[in-house]
Amino acid sequence: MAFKPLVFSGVQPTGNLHLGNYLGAIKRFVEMQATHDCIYCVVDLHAITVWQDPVELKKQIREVTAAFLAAGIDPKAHIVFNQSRVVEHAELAWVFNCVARMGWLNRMTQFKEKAGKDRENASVGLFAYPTLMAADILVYRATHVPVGEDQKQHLELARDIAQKFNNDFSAAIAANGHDPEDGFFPLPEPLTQGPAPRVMSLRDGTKKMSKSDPSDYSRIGLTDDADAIAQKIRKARTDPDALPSELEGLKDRPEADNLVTIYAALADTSRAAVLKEFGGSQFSTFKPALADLAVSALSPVSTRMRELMADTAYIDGVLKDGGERATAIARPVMDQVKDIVGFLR
Ligand code: AQP
Repeated sequence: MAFKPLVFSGVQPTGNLHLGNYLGAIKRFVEMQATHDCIYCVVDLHAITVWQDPVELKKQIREVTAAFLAAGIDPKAHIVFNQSRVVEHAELAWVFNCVARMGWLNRMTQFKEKAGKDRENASVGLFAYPTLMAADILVYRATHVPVGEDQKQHLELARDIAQKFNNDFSAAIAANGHDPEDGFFPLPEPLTQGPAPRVMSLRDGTKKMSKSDPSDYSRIGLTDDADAIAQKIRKARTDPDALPSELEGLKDRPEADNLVTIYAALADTSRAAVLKEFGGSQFSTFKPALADLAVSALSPVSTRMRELMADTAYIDGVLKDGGERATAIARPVMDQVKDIVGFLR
């Protein structure tokens, strides 16, 4: 195998970290540590593609770091850092801006959703977000990327960029001593089959749970206390029917499907097993059971997160150490990119 397996993923420090981020990404990050070398990044350069209050941003970077550590990521065995510390991300992103095509970026649904109707007023960074994401991954020549389903399209674009770079510079890649068959960059694999690749809003089962939803009742926050979790689940939108006993019975019932998916992911079981237990029950029975489960699964994480967030010196030390170790991998890759592209150094 040409490329050593390496996992890279990131979370934006944009506040309101929620159950979707946890089940779709962070819980999976923790599991991957047993089988892979992992690099987990707090992607602050991505965060500023939409306006961030500078004072809040610092807090939010520490909050995501605390969530990583509280969930069980080991920053000594693996690498945890914030993106802006490692300048090679931005450096490679520029090269990728010149490899990627406007037409490719124009197809990205996340840009369309986030820019909304006022595209003229969106930042250039928001449009170029996926080329920076490709650089994040490829500056480590990472092979595997655990993400929620919403990020799959960006991952496909990262593969297209890696492929085009390998093709455009194939002669230079060979001249610099790399096997032209392999190319210089691997084509990173998305790993979207986490415990719950798509957690939906508690207010609307057709929309994903999101940090930027104006309603706090749409999401379960990772720092919510037991009362807030129970109240949000109690108020979660549902339909009037009882839970079905078979999976087909969840078809066209997005809110019911979402709550069953959340239960299954938190209990480390399947949706079918949840329906076997709760089929025929009303939501008045299921919701309290889900609230108890959510509180018992999340409270160790949120308690530890709060403790860690109070110890900023420790968090900052983890990020500094991780940044140095990440740079030690990224710098030689970026130097080789410069040689391949034809820059003098
Ligand atoms: N609802 C979700 N279900 C499953 N996974 C999700 N992720 C996000 N929402 C869900 C996954 O969490 C990781 C980190 O996401 P991010 O913060 O980097 O970006 P995002 O996808 O834009 O997250 P949000 O929460 O939806 O933020 P806003 O509201 O700002 O857009 C990623 O792996 C993502 O797939």
